[in-house]
Amino acid sequence: MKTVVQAAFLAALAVSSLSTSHAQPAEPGTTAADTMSAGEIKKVDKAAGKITIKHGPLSNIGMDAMTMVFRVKDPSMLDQVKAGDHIRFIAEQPNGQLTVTQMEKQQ
Ligand SMILES: [Cu+2]
Repeated sequence: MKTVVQAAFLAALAVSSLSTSHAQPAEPGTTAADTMSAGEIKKVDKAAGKITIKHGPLSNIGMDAMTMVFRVKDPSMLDQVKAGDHIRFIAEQPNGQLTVTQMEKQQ
């Protein structure tokens, strides 16, 4: 009986030390850059307010890598980029229409 109690005690000790050793410090604040996806501009259509991007996986909307046309949140975003540029961006689907809401040009 003594060994059973000891085993239970040791098991409890192991669990508590495991949980403390796995405790993580608070996240130091996630930035937009952490959630951005990589892409390459294939075409900019300022007249239509659309942009064609060859993009990597978009985890926030569950999309695999592909080349496709997006709308842009703000038409002025199209003035910052041209075909061939590499970008990091965030695409969202506010009204069922895929829209680039943030975009950063990469060097
Ligand atoms: Cu896509």
